[in-house]
Amino acid sequence: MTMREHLLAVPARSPAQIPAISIATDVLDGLSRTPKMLPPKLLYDAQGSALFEQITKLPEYYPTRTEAAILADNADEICSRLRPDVSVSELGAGTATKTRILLRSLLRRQQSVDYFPLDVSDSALQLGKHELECELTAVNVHPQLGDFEDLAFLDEHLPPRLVLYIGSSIGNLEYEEAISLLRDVARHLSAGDQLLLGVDLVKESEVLRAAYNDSTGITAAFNKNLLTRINRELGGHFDPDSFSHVSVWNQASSRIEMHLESNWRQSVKVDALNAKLDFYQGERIHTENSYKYTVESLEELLQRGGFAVEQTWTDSRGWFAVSLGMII
Ligand code: AVJ
Repeated sequence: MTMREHLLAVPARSPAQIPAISIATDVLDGLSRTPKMLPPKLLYDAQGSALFEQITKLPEYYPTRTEAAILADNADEICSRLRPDVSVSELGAGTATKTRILLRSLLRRQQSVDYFPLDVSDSALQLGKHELECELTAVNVHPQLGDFEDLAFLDEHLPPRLVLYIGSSIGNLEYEEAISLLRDVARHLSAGDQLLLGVDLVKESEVLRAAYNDSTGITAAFNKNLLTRINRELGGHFDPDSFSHVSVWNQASSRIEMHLESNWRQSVKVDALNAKLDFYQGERIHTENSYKYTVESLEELLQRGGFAVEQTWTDSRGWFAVSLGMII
């Protein structure tokens, strides 16, 4: 096992040291609704984060490598638009692989960088810190375990600040939710602070569909891991194979949807919730939306979120976009 595999396979700290952020409320809430749903942030426990890492390397899954190419091709230009001695924070940092491209370039302009990655996955944060500190010793990593409700850490690092929100994670949010999240971020920043926002763009439906329904079934495993996670953490009795991975391109809403569809009528007990959940044949649990933007809708989002658009970069196929905004 490589260090990378090891760190992704096991939680970096024993559960006893981490205040258990229980998924019980989210699960009970989501599965009591009609239609049933589960919030996408629950996809990222240690197993889910490891599966997502595998997704990013799939031939069908173009977003990660396309965004990495945009960052690599434009890192110097992006960094030339930043003020001297910025500190960097990142929302949904994961293992921060793409971030290293920017940090490398930034370190040619300043001696050291304070880097504050926020993520719901402790295993991903620990792996990212390890890999970053090995490669770039001038980066001081300050991991923040939490979700986007926990933005107070942005106050702790001093301006000038750059906030990274790349990887199209914002695509999980409804448009109005995305605006209000950007406004929350803006509230923690001051004039001159900047945000680099990366989103996946609308494109031919075949390309989109293949990216969320890969031929090796990794995306299906990633989706079904939600059920395994409920079994592990809440004493659930789901048989993951009694559900099918379904992904749909919803053109009218400009989003990919992921669902778990019950293959037959069944009842599933979840011990910790004291609940018995009924599913009819074909009933779906909506597990994720992945909104796709256009350059125009991305720039409008930034503006409505409280940022003045400075510049937008895309790849030659126009598949992904990265936009820099500033608080004025
Ligand atoms: C991490 C939210 C950007 O929407 O493409 C990948 C998650 N879901 N395959 C995405 C995901 C299925 C991913 N984001």
